[in-house]
Amino acid sequence: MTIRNTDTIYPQEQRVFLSSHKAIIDYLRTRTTAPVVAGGVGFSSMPHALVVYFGIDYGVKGPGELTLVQLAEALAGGEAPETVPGLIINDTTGVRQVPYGDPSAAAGRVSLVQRAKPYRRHSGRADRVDNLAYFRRGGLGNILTKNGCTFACSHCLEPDAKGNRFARRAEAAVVDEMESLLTQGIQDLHTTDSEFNLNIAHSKAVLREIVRRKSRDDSSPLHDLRLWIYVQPAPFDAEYAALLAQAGCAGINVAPDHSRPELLEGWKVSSGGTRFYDFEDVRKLCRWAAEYGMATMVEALLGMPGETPDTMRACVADFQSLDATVVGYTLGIRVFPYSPLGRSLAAKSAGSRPVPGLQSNNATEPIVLTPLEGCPDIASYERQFMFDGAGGFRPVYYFSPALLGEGERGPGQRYDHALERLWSYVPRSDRLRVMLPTAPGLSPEDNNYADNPFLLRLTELGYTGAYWSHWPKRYRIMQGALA
Ligand code: B12
Ligand code: SF4
Repeated sequence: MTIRNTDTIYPQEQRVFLSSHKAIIDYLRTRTTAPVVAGGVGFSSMPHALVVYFGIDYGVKGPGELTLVQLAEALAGGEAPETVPGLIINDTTGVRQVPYGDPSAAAGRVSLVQRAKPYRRHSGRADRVDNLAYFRRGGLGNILTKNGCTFACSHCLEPDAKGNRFARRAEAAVVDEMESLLTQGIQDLHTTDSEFNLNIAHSKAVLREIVRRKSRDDSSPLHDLRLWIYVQPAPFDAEYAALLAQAGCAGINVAPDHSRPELLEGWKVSSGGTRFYDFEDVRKLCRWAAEYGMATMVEALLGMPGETPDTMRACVADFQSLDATVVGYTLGIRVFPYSPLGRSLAAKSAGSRPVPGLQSNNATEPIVLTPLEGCPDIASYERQFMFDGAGGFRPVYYFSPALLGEGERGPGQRYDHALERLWSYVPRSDRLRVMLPTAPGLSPEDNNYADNPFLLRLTELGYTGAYWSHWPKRYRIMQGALA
Protein backbone atom coordinates (compact mmCIF):
# COMPACT_ATOMS: atom_id res chain seq x y z
CA MET A 1 0.00 0.00 0.00
CA THR A 2 1.25 3.45 -0.87
CA ILE A 3 0.33 6.12 1.65
CA ARG A 4 1.27 9.19 -0.36
CA ASN A 5 -0.48 11.74 1.82
CA THR A 6 -1.31 11.46 5.50
CA ASP A 7 -3.31 14.69 5.39
CA THR A 8 -3.80 17.80 3.29
CA ILE A 9 -1.28 19.72 5.44
CA TYR A 10 -3.57 22.64 4.66
CA PRO A 11 -3.64 24.83 7.79
CA GLN A 12 -7.25 26.00 7.59
CA GLU A 13 -8.87 22.72 6.53
CA GLN A 14 -6.57 20.25 8.34
CA ARG A 15 -8.21 17.23 6.75
CA VAL A 16 -6.67 13.87 7.66
CA PHE A 17 -6.82 10.98 5.15
CA LEU A 18 -5.76 8.17 7.47
CA SER A 19 -9.19 6.77 8.31
CA SER A 20 -10.12 6.29 4.65
CA HIS A 21 -6.71 4.68 4.00
CA LYS A 22 -7.36 2.39 6.95
CA ALA A 23 -10.81 1.46 5.63
CA ILE A 24 -9.19 0.26 2.39
CA ILE A 25 -6.53 -1.72 4.26
CA ASP A 26 -9.16 -3.27 6.55
CA TYR A 27 -11.21 -4.28 3.53
CA LEU A 28 -8.19 -5.88 1.84
CA ARG A 29 -7.49 -7.76 5.05
CA THR A 30 -10.88 -9.44 4.69
CA ARG A 31 -9.92 -10.64 1.19
CA THR A 32 -6.40 -11.93 1.75
CA THR A 33 -4.16 -13.43 4.40
CA ALA A 34 -1.05 -12.05 2.66
CA PRO A 35 1.10 -9.79 4.81
CA VAL A 36 0.48 -6.08 4.24
CA VAL A 37 3.41 -3.67 3.74
CA ALA A 38 3.10 0.09 3.44
CA GLY A 39 5.38 2.82 2.15
CA GLY A 40 5.16 6.23 0.50
CA VAL A 41 6.29 9.70 1.45
CA GLY A 42 3.33 10.48 3.73
CA PHE A 43 3.79 7.12 5.44
CA SER A 44 7.51 7.77 5.81
CA SER A 45 6.84 10.96 7.78
CA MET A 46 5.56 8.86 10.73
CA PRO A 47 6.07 5.20 9.80
CA HIS A 48 6.17 3.59 13.25
CA ALA A 49 2.95 5.26 14.37
CA LEU A 50 1.27 4.26 11.10
CA VAL A 51 2.13 0.55 11.10
CA VAL A 52 0.44 0.47 14.51
CA TYR A 53 -2.56 2.59 13.45
CA PHE A 54 -3.16 0.51 10.31
CA GLY A 55 -2.44 -2.76 12.13
CA ILE A 56 -0.17 -3.91 9.28
CA ASP A 57 2.81 -6.23 9.25
CA TYR A 58 5.57 -4.19 7.62
CA GLY A 59 6.55 -0.68 6.66
CA VAL A 60 9.30 0.90 4.58
CA LYS A 61 10.56 4.41 5.25
CA GLY A 62 11.89 6.06 2.08
CA PRO A 63 12.60 4.44 -1.29
CA GLY A 64 10.93 1.08 -1.56
CA GLU A 65 12.01 -0.44 -4.84
CA LEU A 66 14.86 -2.49 -3.41
CA THR A 67 13.51 -3.22 0.07
CA LEU A 68 10.15 -4.44 -1.19
CA VAL A 69 11.83 -6.94 -3.50
CA GLN A 70 14.14 -8.08 -0.70
CA LEU A 71 11.12 -8.61 1.54
CA ALA A 72 9.22 -10.55 -1.12
CA GLU A 73 12.26 -12.74 -1.74
CA ALA A 74 12.81 -13.32 1.98
CA LEU A 75 9.18 -14.30 2.58
CA ALA A 76 9.02 -16.51 -0.53
CA GLY A 77 12.29 -18.18 0.44
CA GLY A 78 11.14 -18.86 3.99
CA GLU A 79 13.69 -16.46 5.47
CA ALA A 80 13.01 -14.21 8.44
CA PRO A 81 11.98 -10.61 7.63
CA GLU A 82 14.75 -9.58 10.06
CA THR A 83 17.14 -10.23 7.16
CA VAL A 84 15.77 -7.20 5.28
CA PRO A 85 17.77 -4.05 6.13
CA GLY A 86 15.63 -1.03 7.04
CA LEU A 87 12.36 -2.95 7.22
CA ILE A 88 9.92 -1.86 9.93
CA ILE A 89 8.31 -4.91 11.49
CA ASN A 90 5.11 -4.89 13.54
CA ASP A 91 4.32 -8.17 15.29
CA THR A 92 3.32 -9.48 18.68
CA THR A 93 6.64 -8.36 20.16
CA GLY A 94 6.07 -4.73 19.09
CA VAL A 95 7.41 -2.39 16.40
CA ARG A 96 11.06 -2.30 15.42
CA GLN A 97 13.25 -1.37 12.47
CA VAL A 98 15.87 -3.78 11.17
CA PRO A 99 19.19 -1.87 11.21
CA TYR A 100 20.86 -1.08 7.89
CA GLY A 101 24.07 -3.00 7.32
CA ASP A 102 25.49 0.08 5.62
CA PRO A 103 25.01 3.03 8.03
CA SER A 104 25.12 5.57 5.16
CA ALA A 105 21.96 3.96 3.72
CA ALA A 106 20.00 4.82 6.87
CA ALA A 107 19.84 8.58 6.31
CA GLY A 108 20.93 9.09 2.70
CA ARG A 109 19.28 6.00 1.13
CA VAL A 110 21.11 6.50 -2.17
CA SER A 111 21.82 2.79 -2.59
CA LEU A 112 18.10 2.03 -2.25
CA VAL A 113 17.14 3.92 -5.42
CA GLN A 114 17.16 2.39 -8.91
CA ARG A 115 19.40 4.94 -10.64
CA ALA A 116 20.60 3.30 -13.83
CA LYS A 117 17.48 2.18 -15.69
CA PRO A 118 14.19 3.86 -16.63
CA TYR A 119 11.16 2.76 -14.60
CA ARG A 120 8.90 0.87 -16.94
CA ARG A 121 5.44 2.45 -17.39
CA HIS A 122 2.57 0.16 -18.30
CA SER A 123 -0.18 2.48 -19.58
CA GLY A 124 -3.09 0.65 -21.12
CA ARG A 125 -2.61 -2.50 -19.03
CA ALA A 126 -5.60 -3.00 -16.81
CA ASP A 127 -3.59 -4.61 -14.01
CA ARG A 128 -0.99 -1.84 -13.84
CA VAL A 129 -0.91 1.86 -13.05
CA ASP A 130 -2.40 3.43 -16.15
CA ASN A 131 -0.55 6.72 -16.63
CA LEU A 132 -2.51 7.64 -19.74
CA ALA A 133 -5.91 7.24 -18.07
CA TYR A 134 -4.64 9.34 -15.16
CA PHE A 135 -3.43 12.03 -17.55
CA ARG A 136 -6.68 12.04 -19.56
CA ARG A 137 -8.67 12.48 -16.38
CA GLY A 138 -6.77 15.63 -15.49
CA GLY A 139 -3.72 14.24 -13.68
CA LEU A 140 -0.21 15.25 -14.57
CA GLY A 141 2.28 12.71 -15.79
CA ASN A 142 5.31 12.57 -13.56
CA ILE A 143 9.03 12.02 -13.74
CA LEU A 144 11.69 11.49 -11.08
CA THR A 145 15.21 12.70 -11.86
CA LYS A 146 16.63 12.15 -8.39
CA ASN A 147 15.53 11.13 -4.92
CA GLY A 148 16.15 12.99 -1.69
CA CYS A 149 17.25 16.41 -0.52
CA THR A 150 20.47 17.48 1.18
CA PHE A 151 18.99 20.72 2.57
CA ALA A 152 17.45 21.21 6.02
CA CYS A 153 14.58 23.71 5.80
CA SER A 154 12.84 24.06 9.11
CA HIS A 155 9.31 22.97 8.21
CA CYS A 156 10.28 20.23 5.76
CA LEU A 157 9.83 16.49 6.20
CA GLU A 158 11.47 15.47 2.92
CA PRO A 159 15.18 15.02 3.81
CA ASP A 160 14.10 12.68 6.60
CA ALA A 161 11.28 10.91 4.77
CA LYS A 162 12.99 10.51 1.40
CA GLY A 163 16.71 10.58 2.20
CA ASN A 164 19.16 13.37 2.99
CA ARG A 165 21.44 12.71 0.01
CA PHE A 166 20.70 13.11 -3.69
CA ALA A 167 20.32 9.79 -5.47
CA ARG A 168 20.73 11.02 -9.03
CA ARG A 169 19.28 8.94 -11.81
CA ALA A 170 21.27 8.62 -15.05
CA GLU A 171 20.15 11.41 -17.43
CA ALA A 172 19.69 8.96 -20.31
CA ALA A 173 17.40 6.77 -18.17
CA VAL A 174 15.31 9.80 -17.17
CA VAL A 175 14.93 11.02 -20.74
CA ASP A 176 14.18 7.49 -22.03
CA GLU A 177 11.35 7.36 -19.54
CA MET A 178 10.08 10.79 -20.63
CA GLU A 179 10.07 9.60 -24.25
CA SER A 180 8.14 6.50 -23.28
CA LEU A 181 5.49 8.57 -21.51
CA LEU A 182 5.24 11.04 -24.40
CA THR A 183 4.87 8.19 -26.88
CA GLN A 184 1.97 6.94 -24.77
CA GLY A 185 0.30 10.35 -25.21
CA ILE A 186 1.23 11.90 -21.86
CA GLN A 187 2.60 15.34 -22.65
CA ASP A 188 2.45 17.21 -19.36
CA LEU A 189 5.09 15.87 -16.99
CA HIS A 190 5.68 17.18 -13.47
CA THR A 191 9.02 16.52 -11.81
CA THR A 192 8.68 14.51 -8.62
CA ASP A 193 12.09 15.47 -7.23
CA SER A 194 11.98 17.32 -3.96
CA GLU A 195 13.44 20.27 -5.91
CA PHE A 196 14.45 20.01 -9.58
CA ASN A 197 17.22 22.66 -9.44
CA LEU A 198 19.03 21.12 -6.45
CA ASN A 199 21.56 19.75 -7.63
CA ILE A 200 21.84 22.15 -10.56
CA ALA A 201 24.63 20.32 -12.43
CA HIS A 202 22.53 17.18 -12.66
CA SER A 203 19.40 19.17 -13.51
CA LYS A 204 21.24 20.88 -16.37
CA ALA A 205 22.56 17.51 -17.57
CA VAL A 206 18.99 16.16 -17.79
CA LEU A 207 17.87 19.27 -19.69
CA ARG A 208 20.85 19.06 -22.06
CA GLU A 209 19.99 15.46 -22.82
CA ILE A 210 16.42 16.48 -23.75
CA VAL A 211 17.68 19.35 -25.92
CA ARG A 212 20.27 17.11 -27.59
CA ARG A 213 17.68 14.50 -28.55
CA LYS A 214 15.26 17.17 -29.78
CA SER A 215 17.83 18.84 -31.99
CA ARG A 216 19.03 15.50 -33.37
CA ASP A 217 15.57 14.29 -34.38
CA ASP A 218 12.68 16.45 -35.63
CA SER A 219 10.24 13.63 -35.00
CA SER A 220 11.32 13.03 -31.38
CA PRO A 221 8.30 12.82 -29.06
CA LEU A 222 10.23 15.22 -26.79
CA HIS A 223 9.06 18.08 -29.04
CA ASP A 224 5.63 17.63 -27.41
CA LEU A 225 6.97 17.81 -23.86
CA ARG A 226 5.45 20.32 -21.46
CA LEU A 227 7.55 20.10 -18.33
CA TRP A 228 6.38 21.44 -14.96
CA ILE A 229 8.96 21.77 -12.22
CA TYR A 230 9.31 22.45 -8.49
CA VAL A 231 12.36 24.57 -7.67
CA GLN A 232 13.95 26.71 -5.00
CA PRO A 233 14.92 30.31 -5.91
CA ALA A 234 18.62 29.40 -6.13
CA PRO A 235 20.71 28.14 -7.77
CA PHE A 236 19.07 29.47 -10.93
CA ASP A 237 21.01 31.30 -13.65
CA ALA A 238 20.52 32.59 -17.20
CA GLU A 239 21.89 29.39 -18.74
CA TYR A 240 19.48 27.29 -16.68
CA ALA A 241 16.52 29.44 -17.77
CA ALA A 242 17.53 29.04 -21.42
CA LEU A 243 17.95 25.28 -21.06
CA LEU A 244 14.58 24.93 -19.40
CA ALA A 245 12.91 26.84 -22.22
CA GLN A 246 14.67 24.79 -24.91
CA ALA A 247 13.73 21.54 -23.20
CA GLY A 248 10.02 22.48 -23.16
CA CYS A 249 9.43 23.72 -19.63
CA ALA A 250 5.89 25.13 -19.43
CA GLY A 251 5.84 26.26 -15.83
CA ILE A 252 7.97 26.79 -12.76
CA ASN A 253 6.62 26.43 -9.24
CA VAL A 254 9.01 28.15 -6.85
CA ALA A 255 8.74 28.21 -3.07
CA PRO A 256 10.70 31.12 -1.54
CA ASP A 257 8.35 31.03 1.54
CA HIS A 258 9.07 34.66 2.50
CA SER A 259 10.90 37.78 1.43
CA ARG A 260 12.23 39.07 4.75
CA PRO A 261 15.85 38.01 5.43
CA GLU A 262 15.32 37.90 9.20
CA LEU A 263 12.62 35.26 8.76
CA LEU A 264 14.39 33.22 6.11
CA GLU A 265 17.54 33.09 8.26
CA GLY A 266 17.55 29.69 9.95
CA TRP A 267 14.37 28.73 8.08
CA LYS A 268 15.36 27.94 4.50
CA VAL A 269 18.84 26.51 4.94
CA SER A 270 21.44 24.05 3.71
CA SER A 271 22.41 21.11 5.91
CA GLY A 272 25.06 23.38 7.43
CA GLY A 273 22.38 25.90 8.45
CA THR A 274 23.25 28.58 5.84
CA ARG A 275 20.57 30.49 3.96
CA PHE A 276 20.88 29.82 0.25
CA TYR A 277 18.93 32.62 -1.46
CA ASP A 278 17.49 36.05 -0.99
CA PHE A 279 14.48 37.74 -2.49
CA GLU A 280 16.46 39.22 -5.38
CA ASP A 281 16.95 35.62 -6.63
CA VAL A 282 13.16 35.23 -6.83
CA ARG A 283 12.84 38.46 -8.81
CA LYS A 284 15.49 37.32 -11.27
CA LEU A 285 13.91 33.90 -11.70
CA CYS A 286 10.51 35.45 -12.51
CA ARG A 287 12.08 37.84 -15.00
CA TRP A 288 13.96 35.09 -16.84
CA ALA A 289 10.87 32.88 -16.91
CA ALA A 290 8.74 35.72 -18.32
CA GLU A 291 11.37 36.41 -20.97
CA TYR A 292 11.13 32.82 -22.19
CA GLY A 293 7.33 32.58 -21.86
CA MET A 294 7.43 30.06 -19.01
CA ALA A 295 4.64 30.49 -16.44
CA THR A 296 5.52 30.95 -12.78
CA MET A 297 3.83 30.12 -9.50
CA VAL A 298 5.49 31.72 -6.47
CA GLU A 299 4.55 30.41 -3.05
CA ALA A 300 4.70 32.14 0.33
CA LEU A 301 4.45 30.30 3.63
CA LEU A 302 3.29 32.74 6.28
CA GLY A 303 3.08 32.31 10.03
CA MET A 304 6.56 30.96 10.69
CA PRO A 305 8.32 31.77 14.00
CA GLY A 306 8.95 35.50 14.20
CA GLU A 307 6.13 36.45 11.80
CA THR A 308 4.22 39.58 12.80
CA PRO A 309 1.49 41.53 11.01
CA ASP A 310 4.24 43.88 9.76
CA THR A 311 6.47 41.16 8.29
CA MET A 312 3.40 39.56 6.72
CA ARG A 313 2.40 42.85 5.11
CA ALA A 314 5.96 43.39 3.85
CA CYS A 315 6.09 39.89 2.39
CA VAL A 316 2.79 40.36 0.57
CA ALA A 317 3.96 43.69 -0.88
CA ASP A 318 7.18 42.07 -2.11
CA PHE A 319 5.46 39.02 -3.61
CA GLN A 320 2.82 41.14 -5.34
CA SER A 321 5.57 43.19 -6.95
CA LEU A 322 6.91 40.12 -8.76
CA ASP A 323 6.43 39.52 -12.43
CA ALA A 324 4.77 36.15 -11.66
CA THR A 325 1.84 34.37 -13.33
CA VAL A 326 0.35 33.30 -10.01
CA VAL A 327 1.23 34.11 -6.39
CA GLY A 328 0.05 31.72 -3.66
CA TYR A 329 -0.11 32.23 0.10
CA THR A 330 -0.33 29.59 2.79
CA LEU A 331 -0.96 30.74 6.34
CA GLY A 332 0.19 28.28 9.02
CA ILE A 333 2.63 25.39 9.00
CA ARG A 334 2.05 21.66 9.49
CA VAL A 335 4.44 20.31 12.10
CA PHE A 336 5.90 16.84 11.43
CA PRO A 337 7.79 14.56 13.85
CA TYR A 338 11.14 14.75 12.07
CA SER A 339 11.16 18.22 10.54
CA PRO A 340 13.66 20.52 12.30
CA LEU A 341 10.65 22.60 13.44
CA GLY A 342 8.91 19.52 14.88
CA ARG A 343 11.98 18.40 16.78
CA SER A 344 12.66 21.88 18.17
CA LEU A 345 9.05 22.43 19.26
CA ALA A 346 9.10 19.05 21.02
CA ALA A 347 12.34 20.04 22.77
CA LYS A 348 10.81 23.36 23.89
CA SER A 349 7.62 21.73 25.05
CA ALA A 350 9.65 19.05 26.89
CA GLY A 351 6.61 16.93 27.67
CA SER A 352 4.99 19.52 29.92
CA ARG A 353 4.95 23.06 28.47
CA PRO A 354 2.37 24.14 25.87
CA VAL A 355 4.46 26.19 23.42
CA PRO A 356 2.69 29.33 22.13
CA GLY A 357 1.78 28.93 18.46
CA LEU A 358 1.04 25.19 18.54
CA GLN A 359 -2.43 24.80 17.08
CA SER A 360 -4.87 22.19 15.87
CA ASN A 361 -8.50 22.75 14.89
CA ASN A 362 -9.42 19.67 16.92
CA ALA A 363 -7.44 20.54 20.04
CA THR A 364 -9.58 20.66 23.15
CA GLU A 365 -6.65 21.03 25.54
CA PRO A 366 -3.17 22.57 25.35
CA ILE A 367 -0.85 20.77 22.93
CA VAL A 368 2.17 19.32 24.68
CA LEU A 369 4.93 17.51 22.78
CA THR A 370 7.58 15.21 24.22
CA PRO A 371 11.00 14.85 22.57
CA LEU A 372 11.96 11.44 21.22
CA GLU A 373 14.29 10.65 24.10
CA GLY A 374 11.45 11.24 26.59
CA CYS A 375 8.96 8.95 24.83
CA PRO A 376 8.49 5.27 25.71
CA ASP A 377 9.00 4.31 22.04
CA ILE A 378 9.35 5.80 18.54
CA ALA A 379 5.69 5.21 17.65
CA SER A 380 4.58 7.30 20.66
CA TYR A 381 6.88 10.14 19.59
CA GLU A 382 5.45 10.17 16.08
CA ARG A 383 1.83 9.69 17.20
CA GLN A 384 1.60 12.98 19.14
CA PHE A 385 1.95 15.01 15.90
CA MET A 386 -1.21 13.41 14.46
CA PHE A 387 -3.32 12.01 17.32
CA ASP A 388 -4.51 13.27 20.69
CA GLY A 389 -4.24 11.21 23.87
CA ALA A 390 -7.61 9.52 23.20
CA GLY A 391 -6.56 8.44 19.68
CA GLY A 392 -8.60 11.09 17.81
CA PHE A 393 -7.03 13.01 14.93
CA ARG A 394 -5.33 16.20 16.10
CA PRO A 395 -2.74 17.15 13.46
CA VAL A 396 -0.36 19.74 14.91
CA TYR A 397 0.18 23.08 13.18
CA TYR A 398 2.20 26.16 14.02
CA PHE A 399 1.14 29.79 13.63
CA SER A 400 3.30 32.61 14.93
CA PRO A 401 1.48 33.71 18.09
CA ALA A 402 2.21 37.36 17.17
CA LEU A 403 -0.53 36.96 14.54
CA LEU A 404 -3.28 36.29 17.08
CA GLY A 405 -6.00 38.88 17.04
CA GLU A 406 -7.73 40.47 20.01
CA GLY A 407 -9.66 37.91 22.05
CA GLU A 408 -8.13 34.99 20.13
CA ARG A 409 -6.45 32.36 22.29
CA GLY A 410 -6.31 28.64 22.96
CA PRO A 411 -4.82 25.71 21.03
CA GLY A 412 -7.90 25.33 18.79
CA GLN A 413 -7.88 29.03 17.83
CA ARG A 414 -8.10 29.47 14.06
CA TYR A 415 -6.21 32.73 13.48
CA ASP A 416 -9.15 34.32 11.67
CA HIS A 417 -7.85 37.86 12.23
CA ALA A 418 -4.59 37.01 10.51
CA LEU A 419 -6.51 35.52 7.60
CA GLU A 420 -8.60 38.69 7.24
CA ARG A 421 -5.46 40.80 7.40
CA LEU A 422 -3.80 38.72 4.72
CA TRP A 423 -6.75 39.23 2.37
CA SER A 424 -6.72 42.95 3.08
CA TYR A 425 -3.02 43.22 2.16
CA VAL A 426 -3.59 41.97 -1.42
CA PRO A 427 -5.00 44.75 -3.62
CA ARG A 428 -8.38 43.82 -5.09
CA SER A 429 -7.15 44.69 -8.57
CA ASP A 430 -4.47 41.98 -8.29
CA ARG A 431 -6.60 39.15 -6.89
CA LEU A 432 -7.16 37.33 -10.15
CA ARG A 433 -3.62 35.98 -10.12
CA VAL A 434 -3.51 35.29 -6.38
CA MET A 435 -4.28 32.16 -4.36
CA LEU A 436 -5.41 33.10 -0.88
CA PRO A 437 -6.44 30.69 1.87
CA THR A 438 -10.06 30.80 3.05
CA ALA A 439 -11.45 29.98 6.51
CA PRO A 440 -12.87 26.54 5.55
CA GLY A 441 -9.63 25.76 3.68
CA LEU A 442 -11.42 24.26 0.73
CA SER A 443 -13.15 26.52 -1.75
CA PRO A 444 -12.59 27.49 -5.39
CA GLU A 445 -10.13 30.09 -4.00
CA ASP A 446 -7.80 27.65 -2.23
CA ASN A 447 -4.52 26.16 -3.33
CA ASN A 448 -5.67 22.84 -1.82
CA TYR A 449 -6.00 20.03 -4.33
CA ALA A 450 -8.01 17.54 -2.30
CA ASP A 451 -11.53 17.72 -3.80
CA ASN A 452 -11.02 21.33 -4.78
CA PRO A 453 -14.13 22.49 -6.71
CA PHE A 454 -12.05 24.41 -9.27
CA LEU A 455 -9.73 21.47 -9.87
CA LEU A 456 -12.69 19.11 -10.27
CA ARG A 457 -14.21 21.52 -12.79
CA LEU A 458 -10.95 21.66 -14.77
CA THR A 459 -10.87 17.88 -14.85
CA GLU A 460 -14.48 17.69 -16.06
CA LEU A 461 -13.70 20.12 -18.85
CA GLY A 462 -10.58 18.25 -19.94
CA TYR A 463 -7.90 20.76 -18.95
CA THR A 464 -4.41 19.39 -18.48
CA GLY A 465 -1.19 20.87 -17.13
CA ALA A 466 -0.51 22.30 -13.70
CA TYR A 467 -3.64 23.32 -11.82
CA TRP A 468 -2.24 26.74 -10.96
CA SER A 469 -1.56 27.64 -14.60
CA HIS A 470 -5.34 27.95 -15.18
CA TRP A 471 -5.85 29.98 -12.03
CA PRO A 472 -6.11 33.50 -13.51
CA LYS A 473 -8.98 32.23 -15.74
CA ARG A 474 -10.86 30.53 -12.87
CA TYR A 475 -14.03 32.63 -12.87
CA ARG A 476 -14.62 32.10 -16.57
CA ILE A 477 -13.81 28.41 -16.29
CA MET A 478 -16.08 27.89 -13.28
CA GLN A 479 -18.91 29.38 -15.32
CA GLY A 480 -18.34 26.68 -17.91
CA ALA A 481 -16.59 28.65 -20.63
CA LEU A 482 -13.69 26.91 -22.32
CA ALA A 483 -10.77 29.33 -22.13
C1 B12 B 1 5.24 16.44 -7.19
C2 B12 B 1 4.37 16.52 -5.96
C3 B12 B 1 3.07 16.99 -6.12
C4 B12 B 1 2.46 17.29 -7.49
C5 B12 B 1 2.15 15.93 -8.16
C6 B12 B 1 2.24 15.97 -9.64
C7 B12 B 1 2.16 14.58 -10.20
N1 B12 B 1 1.44 14.38 -11.24
O1 B12 B 1 2.76 13.65 -9.70
C8 B12 B 1 1.18 18.09 -7.11
C9 B12 B 1 1.47 19.57 -7.18
C10 B12 B 1 -0.05 17.81 -7.97
C11 B12 B 1 1.00 17.68 -5.64
C12 B12 B 1 -0.18 17.79 -4.97
C13 B12 B 1 -0.36 17.43 -3.62
N2 B12 B 1 0.61 17.13 -2.74
CO1 B12 B 1 2.43 16.78 -3.24
N3 B12 B 1 4.21 16.29 -3.58
C14 B12 B 1 4.88 16.15 -4.69
C15 B12 B 1 6.28 15.60 -4.38
C16 B12 B 1 7.32 16.71 -4.54
C17 B12 B 1 6.67 14.39 -5.22
C18 B12 B 1 5.73 13.18 -5.12
C19 B12 B 1 6.27 12.02 -5.91
O2 B12 B 1 5.66 11.58 -6.87
N4 B12 B 1 7.49 11.53 -5.55
C20 B12 B 1 8.21 10.52 -6.31
C21 B12 B 1 7.86 9.13 -5.85
C22 B12 B 1 8.63 8.12 -6.70
O3 B12 B 1 8.29 9.03 -4.52
P1 B12 B 1 7.37 8.41 -3.37
O4 B12 B 1 5.94 8.67 -3.63
O5 B12 B 1 7.91 8.86 -2.07
O6 B12 B 1 7.63 6.84 -3.54
C23 B12 B 1 8.84 6.24 -3.11
C24 B12 B 1 8.84 5.81 -1.64
O7 B12 B 1 8.00 6.59 -0.81
C25 B12 B 1 8.48 4.36 -1.68
N5 B12 B 1 7.10 3.91 -1.75
C26 B12 B 1 6.02 4.50 -2.27
N6 B12 B 1 4.96 3.70 -2.17
C27 B12 B 1 5.36 2.55 -1.58
C28 B12 B 1 4.67 1.40 -1.25
C29 B12 B 1 5.36 0.35 -0.64
C30 B12 B 1 4.64 -0.90 -0.28
C31 B12 B 1 6.73 0.49 -0.34
C32 B12 B 1 7.46 -0.60 0.34
C33 B12 B 1 7.41 1.66 -0.66
C34 B12 B 1 6.72 2.67 -1.30
O8 B12 B 1 9.11 3.93 -2.88
C35 B12 B 1 8.94 4.94 -3.89
C36 B12 B 1 10.12 4.90 -4.83
O9 B12 B 1 11.32 5.29 -4.19
C37 B12 B 1 6.13 15.15 -2.89
C38 B12 B 1 7.40 15.24 -2.06
C39 B12 B 1 8.41 14.21 -2.52
N7 B12 B 1 9.62 14.64 -2.69
O10 B12 B 1 8.11 13.03 -2.74
C40 B12 B 1 5.00 16.07 -2.39
C41 B12 B 1 4.10 15.58 -1.25
C42 B12 B 1 3.85 14.10 -1.39
N8 B12 B 1 2.83 16.28 -1.46
C43 B12 B 1 2.18 16.50 -0.35
C44 B12 B 1 0.85 16.98 -0.29
C45 B12 B 1 0.29 17.26 1.09
C46 B12 B 1 0.10 17.20 -1.45
C47 B12 B 1 -1.38 17.62 -1.51
C48 B12 B 1 -2.31 16.84 -0.56
C49 B12 B 1 -1.44 19.13 -1.21
C50 B12 B 1 -2.86 19.68 -1.18
N9 B12 B 1 -3.44 19.86 -0.01
O11 B12 B 1 -3.39 19.95 -2.20
C51 B12 B 1 -1.72 17.37 -3.00
C52 B12 B 1 -2.32 15.96 -3.20
C53 B12 B 1 -2.36 15.50 -4.61
C54 B12 B 1 -2.80 14.06 -4.75
N10 B12 B 1 -3.75 13.78 -5.60
O12 B12 B 1 -2.28 13.17 -4.10
C55 B12 B 1 3.05 16.18 0.86
C56 B12 B 1 2.54 14.97 1.66
C57 B12 B 1 2.77 15.17 3.14
C58 B12 B 1 2.08 14.16 3.96
N11 B12 B 1 2.63 13.83 5.11
O13 B12 B 1 1.04 13.67 3.65
C59 B12 B 1 4.48 16.00 0.22
C60 B12 B 1 5.39 15.02 0.93
C61 B12 B 1 5.13 17.42 0.21
C62 B12 B 1 5.58 17.90 1.57
N12 B12 B 1 6.85 18.22 1.72
O14 B12 B 1 4.84 18.02 2.50
N13 B12 B 1 2.16 17.16 -5.12
S1 SF4 C 1 11.95 22.76 1.33
FE1 SF4 C 1 14.18 22.68 1.71
S2 SF4 C 1 14.54 20.71 2.73
FE2 SF4 C 1 12.50 20.61 1.80
S3 SF4 C 1 12.77 19.67 -0.18
FE3 SF4 C 1 12.91 21.91 -0.48
S4 SF4 C 1 15.07 22.48 -0.29
FE4 SF4 C 1 14.80 20.38 0.54
